[in-house]
Amino acid sequence: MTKSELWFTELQNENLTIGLRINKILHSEQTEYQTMDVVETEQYGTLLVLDGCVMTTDKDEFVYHEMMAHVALHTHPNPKSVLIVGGGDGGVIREAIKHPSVERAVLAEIDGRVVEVSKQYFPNIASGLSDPRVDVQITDGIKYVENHPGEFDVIFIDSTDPIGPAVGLFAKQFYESVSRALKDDGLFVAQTESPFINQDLIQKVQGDVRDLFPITELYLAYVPTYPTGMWSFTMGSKKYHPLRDQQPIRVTDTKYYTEQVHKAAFALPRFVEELIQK
Ligand code: SPD
Repeated sequence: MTKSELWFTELQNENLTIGLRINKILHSEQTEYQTMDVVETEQYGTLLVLDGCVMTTDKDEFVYHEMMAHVALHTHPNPKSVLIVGGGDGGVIREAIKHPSVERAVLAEIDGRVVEVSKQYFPNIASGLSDPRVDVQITDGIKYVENHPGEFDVIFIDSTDPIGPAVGLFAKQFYESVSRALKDDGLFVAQTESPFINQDLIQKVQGDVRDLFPITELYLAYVPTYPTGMWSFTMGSKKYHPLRDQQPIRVTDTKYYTEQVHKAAFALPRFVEELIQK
């Protein structure tokens, strides 16, 4: 059978694109906040695209979702109450509720259409959204965080790229609210893009988080469909350190995260160390 000649191309920066052959366009719409497309790709299965940027694919989603959720949840000794800001596809929540200590997982997603479309086209990723511990709030995550002081053990900022509705999720003012929304021993993790092409953003976030949290660390994972593949996460923590306080493994049905990968993720290449030099 001849292959389709339809290609999805993400302009990752002005000099770099990623291209994926498309078998079928499954869904396209303009929501109140962004453009949203779901396409079936030959290489990575079903792909979710927001404002032209890859958000997740069926085949490599586990890397990002596991590494966002399990590093933090194996740092806090007893996480009970967690908040995911953004993350409307449900991937981080699916991983978070694998932790038996988690009693309550709130998803604060501004765009209800992302949740609905993910349930329809990504049933595996969205599978946690119907769990009784999960509370889905279609609301502005920034306001939600401001209005819930002292409630959470762990907060995840699973934002889109720093354009459109996500810009405020990379602001120092927002990290201040995150700090207030955490309990006295709470911690947060935010996705902070690629060390190869987003150095300014990573340095800014590191500086802001260091001003607010006694423990600030960066770690890496490898997501093939994200720009450059090398992806960073920034952790700010009031008390627990991800290496000194690493908890014994609690969740084993993972494909990427292991006890050793947790440790290794904090071993940074020299250019990344230099980028975030304290
Ligand atoms: N450029 C990719 C950045 C995407 C970060 N968020 C993805 C959402 C997946 N739950």
